[in-house]
Amino acid sequence: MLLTNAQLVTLQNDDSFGLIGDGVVALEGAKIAWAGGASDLPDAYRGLEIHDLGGRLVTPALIDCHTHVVFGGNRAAEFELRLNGASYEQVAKAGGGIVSTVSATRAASEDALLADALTRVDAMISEGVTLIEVKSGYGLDRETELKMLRVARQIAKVRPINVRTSFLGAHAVPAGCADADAYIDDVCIPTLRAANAEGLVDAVDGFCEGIAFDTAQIARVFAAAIKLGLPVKLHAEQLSNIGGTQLAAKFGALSADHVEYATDADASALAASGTVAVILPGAFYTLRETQSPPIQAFRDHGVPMALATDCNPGSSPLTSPLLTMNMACTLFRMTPLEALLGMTAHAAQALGAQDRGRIVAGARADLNVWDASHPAELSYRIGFNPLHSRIFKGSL
Ligand code: DI6
Ligand code: FE
Repeated sequence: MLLTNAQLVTLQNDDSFGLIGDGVVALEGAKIAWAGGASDLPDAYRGLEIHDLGGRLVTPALIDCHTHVVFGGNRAAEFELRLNGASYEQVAKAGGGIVSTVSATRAASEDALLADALTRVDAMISEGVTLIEVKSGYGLDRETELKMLRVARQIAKVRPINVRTSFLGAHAVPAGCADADAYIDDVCIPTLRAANAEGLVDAVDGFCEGIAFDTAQIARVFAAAIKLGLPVKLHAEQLSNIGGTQLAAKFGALSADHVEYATDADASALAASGTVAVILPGAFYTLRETQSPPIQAFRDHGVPMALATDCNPGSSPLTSPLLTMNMACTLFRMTPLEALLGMTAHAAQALGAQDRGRIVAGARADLNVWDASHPAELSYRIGFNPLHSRIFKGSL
């Protein structure tokens, strides 16, 4: 297939949108065979079936590299209680908080979890997402963690989207468990091994925070992951700085996520380890945080920044990658180029999927066609979806 009469946003490198005015993309199977200006099209591709895109904008498809889309129930009632003045204690007494999501997730069948997750995934697909990461972490016991990961795998069987799973057993200490160390050693790590034995784990994540696990506990989970040959990533420095970013760098993590409280030294460590900083404005917005991530330090040290929805029922009930891009620009002063790279090439890097996210020969043919004339429009408009069509693995 030959896509013609397109305005290409190639993102061939990180310095510019890589715009090509009268552009053509030749697709062969699931891959991009050639991309460039119409006048340079090699003869070999001239015979392919032509799809005239009417001058529309073409970008790499979007990638959401940090989501918790599989969970039971929702927390709208808790949201309402809080806005009516209830304290955290009252919310907890009314059965709210992460504990309520764990109970609802344990109680739900695989079919029910899948049906719920698909409502969120479909919203993402409608904005041009072709690859999502999905975490466990609302089970906190062996049976439910594995159930969540099976549902995550199922998503890619019933929708035209790719899924990368992350084991997040170290998300919270389950209710009724007094000893976080015992949970890590006796439940979390054995569950990781069981999930990996079933082929359910692509990476291992943790929540390194005062209200969750410290660096010593996460280090034990990471050591177990490395032994299994699995890459690691971390929720780090979201609400405070307790050394999670440095730990992620030390383990050569794919990404350090949130990083609002990261320092210049943390940025330098991420640069040295080739770790992506994943920026999550949805949680910052929902929690009405005031500490912004050190975007300029990431720029200065050359740390690639990805951008994701963090879709979860508590701190970021967000399913729109386009709104996420707008938030990153308005709240954190990221540029529209950084926002688009964050949802494409840099998100791919955060998942170890460098075969996609840019319009270059040899890359996966996952592309979006937009009713837009300049890529900055994708970040600029609010509550607007200009997606015209989505190409997944070379098919419209
Ligand atoms: N970071 C967060 O903000 C949450 N989890 C995480 O790792 C919140 C999860 C929840 O409240 O359900
Ligand atoms: Fe998260």
